[in-house]
Amino acid sequence: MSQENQEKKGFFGRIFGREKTAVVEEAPGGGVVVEMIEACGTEPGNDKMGLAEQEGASDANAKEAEQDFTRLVAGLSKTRSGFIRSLDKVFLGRRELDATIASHLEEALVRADIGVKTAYELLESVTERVKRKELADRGAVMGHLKAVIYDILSQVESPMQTADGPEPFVVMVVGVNGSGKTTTIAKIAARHKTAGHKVLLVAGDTFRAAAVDQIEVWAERLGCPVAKGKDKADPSSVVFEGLRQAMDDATHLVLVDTAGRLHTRTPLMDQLKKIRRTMEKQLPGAPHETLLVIDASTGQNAILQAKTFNEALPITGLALTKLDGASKGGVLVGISNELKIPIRYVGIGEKMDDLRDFNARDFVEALFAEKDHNR
Ligand SMILES: Nc1nc2c(ncn2[C@@H]2O[C@H](COP(=O)(O)OP(=O)(O)OP(=O)(O)O)[C@@H](O)[C@H]2O)c(=O)[nH]1
Ligand SMILES: [Mg+2]
Repeated sequence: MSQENQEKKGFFGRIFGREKTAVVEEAPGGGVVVEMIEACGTEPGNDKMGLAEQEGASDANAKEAEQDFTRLVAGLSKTRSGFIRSLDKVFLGRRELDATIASHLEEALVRADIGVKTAYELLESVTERVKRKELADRGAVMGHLKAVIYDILSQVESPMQTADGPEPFVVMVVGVNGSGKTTTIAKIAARHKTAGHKVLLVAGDTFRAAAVDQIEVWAERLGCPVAKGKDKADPSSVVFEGLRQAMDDATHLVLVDTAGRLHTRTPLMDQLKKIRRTMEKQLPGAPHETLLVIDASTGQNAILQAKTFNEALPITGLALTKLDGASKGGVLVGISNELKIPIRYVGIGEKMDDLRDFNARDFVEALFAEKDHNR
């Protein structure tokens, strides 16, 4: 698989090539709309562009990356107003910073949904430097916070690598109810289908009949087969059969949907462990990725969710959804600092192309952007 191997073109530009495909308007069971999704340029002859065409293509890529960055800035605007602007208040009317900044900063950081532990680490790092007179004004403090947050996030920037990995590459997708698991599966499937990979969806959410319908509709629209069991079937048996089907059909990527569950419900967490053991039995090494999908609007509870799911499974990657409307995108910083789990994807909308590989630099730039952009 080659999608992940594409040269980095910035947060957004690297994800898609130029060819447009699939148009689907109505979302199954959710508000997702497949719009024009862009292919990865796997067409023969793409590498034979003339110089003028190449320049045109790189201009188009740059423009696309810029537009996408603007979308992220817009998506994070609520997060920014809760997080950065409350920090701004700390500096109102102050020409110089002194030791009293600590109490004001403390309040702003603790409210910022980054988690208490991370808030206090950032606070300590700022107040130490203020005492040593290394940070003299608002700009310096913001610059310092931005650098520290970038440092935290860059350590977990790690797109999902399926290229040259085992085949089938099996991804088990877990999370609390409504976090965006099925939608994220459909978005990942669309990217891989467009890149020419053989994808199988496994309807491991047997809890609700509607969940099977939802993934079936997606499978049909995306042109992927779907493995499903009888009504209320044991999810482990569905997954067992699904992996057999994937092996028989030389599938590249298997995306396993699971029912949403509260991390506090022990029997449901045990069921996930069982599904995982079943996969391992059927295909040693599987799942190759256990992706936890977190709704960015959850706030600090998301840190606890991540910890509990991680203790049960463990989690190998995170997808943070709904960053477009979230006022609590700062939670990504707390999760990253406390758990150091690779962040694979961010969801910035309901549309099929609203899934991005996580990029720490662009996230931080968007978070600290001085101006809002219009979408
Ligand atoms: N704005 C926005 N909405 C999203 C995003 N991702 C998912 N959604 C919406 O969130 C809702 C729930 O999505 P699902 O994919 O069904 O969530 P789920 O985790 O599978 O839900 P359960 O299976 O019930 O646990 C749907 O309306 C989606 O369209 C995103 O990145 N941004
Ligand atoms: Mg679902």
